Amino acid sequence: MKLYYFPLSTYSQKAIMAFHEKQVAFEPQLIRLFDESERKAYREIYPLGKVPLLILPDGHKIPESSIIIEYLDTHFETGTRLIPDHKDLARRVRFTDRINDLYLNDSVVTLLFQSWKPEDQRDQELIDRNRERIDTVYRFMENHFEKATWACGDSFSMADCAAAPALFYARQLAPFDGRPNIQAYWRRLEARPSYQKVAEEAAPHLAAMRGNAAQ
Ligand SMILES: N[C@@H](CCC(=O)N[C@@H](CS)C(=O)NCC(=O)O)C(=O)O
Repeated sequence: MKLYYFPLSTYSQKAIMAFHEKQVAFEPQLIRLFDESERKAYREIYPLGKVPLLILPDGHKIPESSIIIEYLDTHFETGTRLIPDHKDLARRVRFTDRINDLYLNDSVVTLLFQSWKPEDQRDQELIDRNRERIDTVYRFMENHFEKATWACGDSFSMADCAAAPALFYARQLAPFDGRPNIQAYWRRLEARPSYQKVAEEAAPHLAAMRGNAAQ
């Protein structure tokens, strides 16, 4: 199985965490999203140009991080169960996965892209709207993690794979310092070996990106 990905991409990190959690091997195929010619070539493989993308040995393509995780969890019995068998628990995992993707991750990435622009070219209305959205998710999370260990209760799931990469970038862009329960959740996430592997691979790319931004 070949996985197209970029080490700094939150959605790639989410899918790769799932591979590690499931203890499933894959052939990594890095796409440098900052390189226009690589992006153009990649759009020949997947016209939407989004990573991650999984290619099965028979050539079948599976895009979208949550769908890749569904595939892994359905086809491999090994490692962590990421979507529970119990139908209502599974629905809760899928719901929280959507919240973490659409309202936390996407909002954090919007703030990240805005932060790269010169100050006078930033869209303040867009920034405010996304900060508000993140704040709403944080309020829900802070309340939830007063009692819960993971996004959907006692067991680590797909929804936690979705949260970890988003919270990594959120620490700088929308800090959760005043929210002890989210902080404790973040510490549990970053201690997870699946996350540590993803963070290790991202580190040199992050340093290079920060170096370029400082120039
Ligand atoms: N809903 C998709 C989102 C994927 C996504 O937005 N990936 C970003 C990187 S984190 C990407 O490929 N951006 C490149 C582009 O939009 O051209 C998923 O869950 O996989």
